[in-house]
Amino acid sequence: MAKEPISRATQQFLAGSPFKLWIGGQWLPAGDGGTFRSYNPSDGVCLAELASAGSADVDRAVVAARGAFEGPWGQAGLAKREECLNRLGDLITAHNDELAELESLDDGKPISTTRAIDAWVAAGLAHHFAGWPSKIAGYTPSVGAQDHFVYTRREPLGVAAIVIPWNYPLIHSVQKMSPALACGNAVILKPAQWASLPLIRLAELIQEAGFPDGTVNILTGPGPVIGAALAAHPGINKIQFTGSTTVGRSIVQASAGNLKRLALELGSKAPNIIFADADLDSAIAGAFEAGFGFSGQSCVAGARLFVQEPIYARVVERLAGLARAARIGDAMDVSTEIGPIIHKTQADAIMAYIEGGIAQGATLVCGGRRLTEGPYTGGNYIEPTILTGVRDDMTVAREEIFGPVVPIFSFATEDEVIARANDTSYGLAAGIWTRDVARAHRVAAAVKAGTVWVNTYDRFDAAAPFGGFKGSGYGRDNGHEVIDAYTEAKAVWVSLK
Ligand code: TAP
Repeated sequence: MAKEPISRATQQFLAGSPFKLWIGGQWLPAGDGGTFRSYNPSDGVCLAELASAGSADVDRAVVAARGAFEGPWGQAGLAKREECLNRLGDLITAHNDELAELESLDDGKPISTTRAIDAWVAAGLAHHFAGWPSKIAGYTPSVGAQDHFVYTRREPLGVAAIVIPWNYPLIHSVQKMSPALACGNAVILKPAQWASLPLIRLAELIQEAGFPDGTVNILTGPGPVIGAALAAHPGINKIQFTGSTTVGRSIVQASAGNLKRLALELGSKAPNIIFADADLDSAIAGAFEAGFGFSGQSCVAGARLFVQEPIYARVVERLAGLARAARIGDAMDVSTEIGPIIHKTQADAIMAYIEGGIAQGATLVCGGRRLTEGPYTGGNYIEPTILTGVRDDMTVAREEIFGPVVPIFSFATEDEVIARANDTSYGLAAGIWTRDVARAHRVAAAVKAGTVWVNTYDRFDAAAPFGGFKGSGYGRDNGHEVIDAYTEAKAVWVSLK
């Protein structure tokens, strides 16, 4: 393995540990002085110590955000919103490598990916939403009462709390924060404890971009304390939660007090379907990325691979060949394809799924081992794992594993695979691989999921809505849908008499 040395900029940043909370444009310790540590999942070494916010810090952040919303940010012109978001996008681009490095060190995503994708996509999101403030508009409905003129306005909600998971800290934070800010809201951001470091650096860039103090506040620390306090807080107008379905349910209950607006981006068990007429080279490469990209720790992971009977054996063999050959290693090694699992707890849970699947009768085709020795010492490495002989009612077929585990099922007909693909409580995403155009559109319409990819996988754009059906949540990121979701519609009636 050839690990990249940590750059000077990142070393300097890490030397700033212990890190504080960012509230009202100031770096403040947690009210009760609490801290927690962040560890590198590639080798288990402690990277930094961060402030652990409590409910009193949530109160402070709400006061700061409300002050910005009712003051300098709420009263800023549209040009100021556009300028700040554009500048943030420019700054993220300028610090691409540093942000990528921090993310790889903190969450274990391979550096080749974070350099090429994460910071670059985050910058693109800020730039995209920088274009929105001057395009947010109401309309003039044609009402029956001819002696009245009615127009609508789209107004910001106020203070939005954004709670994100650990798998895409940069992309998720910028994706969810930028439209909120474009609409004129103030934001409180709560990253996951396992992946907070990139957001501390992002906070410095937000400050440099010129947003007024308190427009964005960042609270690090435990979800059950901060996330729950944000969800219940009467001073918050909206919760945008991305994470597990279980926590999502608790947010719905906690938010009922002041009837907060809610957007929930939750779990998934995405079906990825390969028909016998597919371009097999693309389909197999796509299935590998869908199932094992970022070690399967993705909400849209192709976690149930359905392959039509005539090509089933060939696909299993070729996918297993790719999985066996994949380079597993330290996230800071440019040749690494499969990095570590984010945390030991998560790695334990994944191993329990693999062992449980085999105990329930699944066949282990490849992988299935935890790597702990030699270059893997101290890290949380699991081999890419393929299971066959999995019944649709087994736990590994039904529950989200969030790890590098792909069960492969065979199917005979289009109707059968549609029914089995939809036989899940989730509905976030799906993949279809076929050369038959009519079939592609039929199946895309029949699958109950918020995003369907045809002969491609894992594609996103700020212009295309993204979110779930069924237990995968409600509300949408991206597209014009997210602008509607961060504004209230007001109808103004004017008498013409
Ligand atoms: P969760 O455990 O649900 O954590 C998500 C966030 O919620 C973290 O910031 C967490 O904080 C916080 N949290 C934990 N308990 C909370 C509580 N009681 N009240 C409020 N907030 C709480 O999810 P995860 O393990 O980080 O992420 C994996 C899950 O996210 C998977 O189910 C995955 O499918 C889903 N996900 C969905 C999407 C979309 S777009 N649908 C995208 C990515 C991930 P701490 O971790 O700091 O405690």
